[in-house]
Amino acid sequence: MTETKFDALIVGAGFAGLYMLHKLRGMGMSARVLETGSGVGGTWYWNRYPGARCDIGSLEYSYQFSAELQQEWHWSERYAPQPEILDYANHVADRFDLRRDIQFNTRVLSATFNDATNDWTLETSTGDRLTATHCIMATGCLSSANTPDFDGMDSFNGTTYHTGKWPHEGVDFSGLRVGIIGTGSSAIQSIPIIAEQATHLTVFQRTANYAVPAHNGPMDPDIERAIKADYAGFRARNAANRTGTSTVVNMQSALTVSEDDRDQIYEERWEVGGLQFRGAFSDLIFDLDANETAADFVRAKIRASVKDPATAELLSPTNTFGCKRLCVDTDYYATYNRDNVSLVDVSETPVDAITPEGVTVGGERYALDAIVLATGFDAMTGALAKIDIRGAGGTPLTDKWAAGPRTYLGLATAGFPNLFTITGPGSPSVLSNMIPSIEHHVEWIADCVGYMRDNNHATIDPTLESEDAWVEHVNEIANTTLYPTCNSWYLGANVPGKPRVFMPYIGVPPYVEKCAKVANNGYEGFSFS
Ligand code: FAD
Ligand code: N01
Repeated sequence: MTETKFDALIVGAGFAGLYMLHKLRGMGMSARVLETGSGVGGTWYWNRYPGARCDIGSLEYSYQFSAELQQEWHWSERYAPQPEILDYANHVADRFDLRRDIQFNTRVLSATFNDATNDWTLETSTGDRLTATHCIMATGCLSSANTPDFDGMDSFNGTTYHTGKWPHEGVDFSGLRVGIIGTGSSAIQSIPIIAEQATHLTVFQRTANYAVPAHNGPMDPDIERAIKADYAGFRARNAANRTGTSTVVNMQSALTVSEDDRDQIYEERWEVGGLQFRGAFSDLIFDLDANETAADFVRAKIRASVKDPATAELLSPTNTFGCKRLCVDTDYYATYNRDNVSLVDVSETPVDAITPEGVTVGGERYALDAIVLATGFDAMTGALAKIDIRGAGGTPLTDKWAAGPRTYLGLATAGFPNLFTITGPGSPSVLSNMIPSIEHHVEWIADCVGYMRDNNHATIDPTLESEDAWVEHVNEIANTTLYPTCNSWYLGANVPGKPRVFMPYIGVPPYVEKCAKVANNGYEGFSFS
């Protein structure tokens, strides 16, 4: 590839980068995608741990921009496993002939805005220097692995894995003593499968999590047929819900129904499985007393499932229900009934160190052959912070965001002209079905770039006033809920030293409406040059 000047450079070849490329090409623009990995798929390229799958039904966790694609693609299960989602991403790349504009094995190291020429220069790990009018960060919200800095990490004689950087050839844990650190979604999906292989599995838990059963299984042909008969209607109904998913919230309060009715509603949602449980009552994420009823229900399920009362107690979450991302499981709690699984509480006494032999906690040694770090991600800002991004006047993005990310609509940040973030902080992103949210951002950015072309604008930049007002609004909404009340990654609380700022925007429909209003009013809140 010799061309070095483009209309747009896109960083990342996950679902966001793929669609962005397709969209810009369709507008006759030149674009190139730069991707660290050797293939497309982003999340689904990196997270190959056992049991990895989506927890939003596949018929909705998929693109809708092509009616043919969504009609023709067949998902084999209610929640597709990682290999199938990766196949889908590859299919999309081939079907829309995207690969010829994607440069793999290329990490973007820096992105610098040139004040004199109003464009961006990106430098890469392969020694390339590429320039474009627009720089579009499709770097992912959950793509920068969080690896705690345990003492002695490198001294371990066995092998250490991170769920977010899993070896492509897979891992066979047969005959091994395995330790897993973390009990978030990735751990909850992988623990039951690792337990079946390992001689012994030791789970190191800092915070117990709420998990509801997936009730996964083969795709029901009747459901598939019904949705495909009116896919547009299905998508439109989902888009009208707060999370942009098919979870319909029961508008009753958990506190105004009788205990029997409440339990029945919880039981019905539990039987349906998956994230539907979150919508059992309208006030679960707003009112602590209502929330406690859901928490009690799940804790009772844990006690019924886990035979050893002490283990059941340890597995029972004490924080606000749904405040951390709700997990969706297959046989998670029952796995603790196996003789070869043990649970170690590291909430009060943290992991002291990794030693050549294993893990020590409070002086106690756990001999291991393999360690799995299911310790999550430096979410929403981590991938951006790893790139040396400099805006107008050479200001580093990390300086501007030192006290937490500041954006207008999660799409742009003042002082960084022509830089867009797909599902950036301040947008619904991780509190929504992410593929439709990605599509929404891609289409908004494409329209905006088209508007600039048509109106001869060289740059677009949000005003500080509109950004400040948006950040305040994001926080205002978050503070009406219980979300900010626990140590979640939504707040950056999982990464030592990260500023605690609630990052996603709550509520898909008002957000989409606001973005449309901004565009329809000539991109109000932005300035052009
Ligand atoms: P990603 O898929 O993260 O892709 C970003 C890409 O950018 C990566 O390939 C990365 O290598 C690349 N990149 C980053 N920095 C650089 C750089 N400096 N240079 C070059 N390339 C770079 N969401 C849901 O809505 N439903 C689900 O069920 C769901 N399940 C999930 C399961 C797991 C295990 C995880 C981790 C996340 C899940 N998510 C889910 C969230 C998921 O991240 C999004 O749904 C979606 O896949 C994000 O796509 P993306 O393209 O925005 O980012
Ligand atoms: O990461 P997490 P994840 N010592 O941050 C613990 C999506 N996803 O990869 O809670 C000991 O949730 C940490 O403990 P604590 C989904 O959005 C979806 O599991 O911070 N423990 C926690 O238990 C999800 O939310 C699916 O106290 C330490 C765990 O590690 C997001 O990705 C599947 C520690 C990390 O949990 C991230 O999920 C997978 C330390 N020093 C992922 N540091 C689906 O099912 C961290 N922990 C669709």
